[in-house]
Amino acid sequence: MYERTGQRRTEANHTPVCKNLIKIAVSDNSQGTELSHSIFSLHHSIFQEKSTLTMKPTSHPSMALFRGWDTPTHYVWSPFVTKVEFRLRLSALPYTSLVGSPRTAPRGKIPYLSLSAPSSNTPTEWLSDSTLIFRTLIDRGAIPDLNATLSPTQKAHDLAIRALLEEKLYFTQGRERWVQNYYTMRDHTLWSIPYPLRVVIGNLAYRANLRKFYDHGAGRFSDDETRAFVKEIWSGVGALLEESKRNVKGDVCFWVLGGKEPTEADATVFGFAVSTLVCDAAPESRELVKMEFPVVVEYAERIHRRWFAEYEMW
Ligand SMILES: N[C@@H](CCC(=O)N[C@@H](CS)C(=O)NCC(=O)O)C(=O)O
Repeated sequence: MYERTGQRRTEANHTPVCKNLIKIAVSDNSQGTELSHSIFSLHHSIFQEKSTLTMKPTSHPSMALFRGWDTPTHYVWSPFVTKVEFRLRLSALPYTSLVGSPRTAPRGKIPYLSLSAPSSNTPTEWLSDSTLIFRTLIDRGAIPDLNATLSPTQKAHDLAIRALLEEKLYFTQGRERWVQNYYTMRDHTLWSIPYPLRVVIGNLAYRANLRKFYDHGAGRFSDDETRAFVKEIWSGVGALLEESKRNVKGDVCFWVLGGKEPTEADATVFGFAVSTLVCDAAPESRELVKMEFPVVVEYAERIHRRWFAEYEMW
């Protein structure tokens, strides 16, 4: 079920961060029937060895990422899942993609990660919340702190971009998904629940989301006001990306803070850009980004080509 041909990297060639991770959690990540697909998800440019490896069930990577959907080699609709995937790939950390669900998640939300001990089928640790996942992995030396060399002002800008998307756009766009395109969202999000029950659970989720948007504040605006907020946010992100793109030559990646390397905010921007481009339950946002902020699409496409080449594009 989870055989996959990929390019192999030997232990000797692991980067120090990989070695560190392997030290903290070398494992066999068997998850019984939940193991839907295996992605030894390091980008091909990182695994530049000539030999190829057919991954056998006995050679699972040590880290499993629970993405919420059983859609191998497709981006999922959650911006936070893609945020984590990009960050792991950027740091050359192998992981297995599993399905999981908010119902079994440590904090009731996807994404979450499990780490397993050597020669054990049982995860020894669960990590959840994209930001806290990164913080833990950084603290353990498994991934580098992308913001380590930023000035305090740059760090504040990076944080502000993440907060804008994760704490404002998420809820503002969430209304488009859960209210204006409820049935599309319900059927995609509750895909694992059989139909009659899905109607009931969908109704509960709908009401819970209305309450959540209202409490957050995003649910107190008219459609036009909401639309204007969404546009303002993408316009701000688009302006940053335009400026950054002007400073690179050719087809290379450019980054939201305009530096030569990505910062933490890029994982968030990429996650939200992709989520907007692939989500059928937010067609207006997708159209807006495609038509009015093509630089966002280009930004995502360049990252996609370099780190997610085996994934289907939007
Ligand atoms: N702060 C969390 C947010 C994750 C999140 O909101 N996940 C959504 C999917 S995009 C979820 O699982 N929602 C299910 C729920 O709230 O019941 C993170 O950064 O990981």
